[in-house]
Amino acid sequence: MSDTHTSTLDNLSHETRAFAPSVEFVATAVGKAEQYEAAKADRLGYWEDQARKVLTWDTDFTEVLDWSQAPVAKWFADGKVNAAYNALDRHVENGLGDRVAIHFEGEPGDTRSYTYSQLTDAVKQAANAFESFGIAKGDRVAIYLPMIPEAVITMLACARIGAIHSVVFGGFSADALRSRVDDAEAKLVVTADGTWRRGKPSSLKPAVDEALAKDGHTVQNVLVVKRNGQDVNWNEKLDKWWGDVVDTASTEHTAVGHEAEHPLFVLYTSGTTGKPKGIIHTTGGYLVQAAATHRDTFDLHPESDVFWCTADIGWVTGHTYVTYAPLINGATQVMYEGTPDFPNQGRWWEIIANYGVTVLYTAPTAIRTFMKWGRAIPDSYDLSSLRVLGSVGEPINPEAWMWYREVIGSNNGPNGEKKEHPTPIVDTWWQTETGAHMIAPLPGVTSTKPGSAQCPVPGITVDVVDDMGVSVGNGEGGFLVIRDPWPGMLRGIWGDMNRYQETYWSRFEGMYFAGDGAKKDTDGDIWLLGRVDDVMNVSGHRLSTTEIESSLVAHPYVAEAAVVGAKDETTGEAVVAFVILQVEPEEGEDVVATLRAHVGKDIGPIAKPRHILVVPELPKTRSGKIMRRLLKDVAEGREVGDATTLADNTVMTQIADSMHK
Ligand code: 6R9
Repeated sequence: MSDTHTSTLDNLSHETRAFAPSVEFVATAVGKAEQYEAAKADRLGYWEDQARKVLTWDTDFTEVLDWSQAPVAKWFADGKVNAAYNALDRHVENGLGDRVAIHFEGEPGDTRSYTYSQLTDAVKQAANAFESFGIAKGDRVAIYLPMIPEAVITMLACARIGAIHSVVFGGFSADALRSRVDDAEAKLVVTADGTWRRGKPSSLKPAVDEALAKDGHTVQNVLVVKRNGQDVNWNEKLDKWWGDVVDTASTEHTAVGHEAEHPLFVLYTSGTTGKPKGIIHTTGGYLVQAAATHRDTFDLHPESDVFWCTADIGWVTGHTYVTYAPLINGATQVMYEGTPDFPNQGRWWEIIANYGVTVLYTAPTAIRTFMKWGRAIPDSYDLSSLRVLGSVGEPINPEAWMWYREVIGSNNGPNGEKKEHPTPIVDTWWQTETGAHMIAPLPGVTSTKPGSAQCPVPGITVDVVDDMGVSVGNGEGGFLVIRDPWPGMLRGIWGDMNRYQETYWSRFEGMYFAGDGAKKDTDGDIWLLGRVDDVMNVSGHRLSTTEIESSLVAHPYVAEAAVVGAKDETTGEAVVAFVILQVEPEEGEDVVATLRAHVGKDIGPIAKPRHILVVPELPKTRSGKIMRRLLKDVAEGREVGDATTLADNTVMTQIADSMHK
């Protein structure tokens, strides 16, 4: 384990608080202690039950798991199921057509609600429109949309007809979009003119235009939602307005069952190398785990809860806990387009009060931002409707966890009243690759601990192992692994199955290596300690050091670059780059600004380094490996650690000197 992980481990060892669920909560809790027992006694039997409980199958399955082609799993393989039918039509057939599926709130304050029957009609129209473009089962559709209902509608319309969606986060650049469109050979791109950010229009369509400007792509149609009304360039050959083709399409569309192992989506995520990986998820197993965990982790009572997951659909959290699980479970959810500070820093709390949100699922970076803004803001709203609070995306530090509990989870109205029992907090560990929650407390069972995701969800087996793959004892740290295949697991990397095997299954024999450090406390509960590889976590978003380094060295000014994630109070980590220049910049040119803009254009604004330090040398070992650990010390303003393995031991002094110039 690296030095940083050992020190985090020491800090966390002092955290001993635990909060048992209240008697009232336990009495009505959906997730039960017996589930752990049942799953332990018969893991496959447990998932078989869940599969029939949460989904309606067109064709029932006879085999739960086929692991004969390990590490590629097949779950419920001879079953057939339609994701959109399960998310929509069946609820309408069951008399829930008038229940609100989505309360949408636009950033400018416009609102729209879709009942289950309205959403079903909208998805059927989109499915018909996509089919009219010639999109068929197995074709790929790239989605480059803001957080508006059409994003969910598009994803579900793809799922309905068996097309594979690939959502590209709207904050990614034209280049990033193009490389994903090319990798998946997408036939259709669904986008919008633009969206709103802090009261100003923010465009999307120009990035699509730029992405497709060069020939050689596979796109035949670009479907454009009118959202912010900005002017757009129109390509007569490709572009169609959503309003012209979807809103006018028929609301009749019959869903057929797709094989459980039919791919549902590809989602690109950063790995340890420069090239993002297209993570493949299939239909049956993914939906089963998504729906079961959504029900149990959040104690979902679909008839009365109002669920709000604040994640963008560009990330896996938005896939699983915005588009799929809440709708499969027949819940009512809130979807918000904009930022938390527009028109003021109380926007989220106002949304919660207005819609009576009962379950809030967000990221530690957001919580730490709210802490910075001060408790007076949430204190002035009525948050009494909240009953479960979730966290995801990065380790949540105990201070943020306690603030979440005391300020948000105890709020019982704007008069400073406190709830007798603060809401439980569920810290959920999982990854794009795992598809759904893997480690999380059950709010009606587990005594929760500030800063710990604690225990695997029922039916999942995780472990912490040492360097040799041997399970560590309680009180010890090591690497997080998953021992048994699970329904929501990735089925591979798009176009590169060898990389799948190498990345996840080669570090430890027969175990899935997650890339995270973890420790078991004296009770055996799991505490996540952050990545142990070259993946950074900025505001809960995964960024690869290598990817940003490649972008920097692609700029003509840069000879060499090293990127590290430096600890940051709000965003968890911040990108810090060290670069060696190969040309003298023009007189008066701000190289740092130029390079930041370059990375922003290449990958997207979130990848822009917070700091870029121009240095004369980089610290390397004799084998030429950059010692990022030392650069991290510099970036975090610490005394530089052990540098004895450096090929040139004057390098760190040179770097220090160059910084003081
Ligand atoms: C869902 C999601 C996955 C990486 C993962 C880990 C970090 C996520 C966490 C957490 C500690 C939690 N991570 N949840 N670390 N505690 N509750 O975030 O997926 O974008 O693929 O990121 O995020 O490092 O390996 P993804």
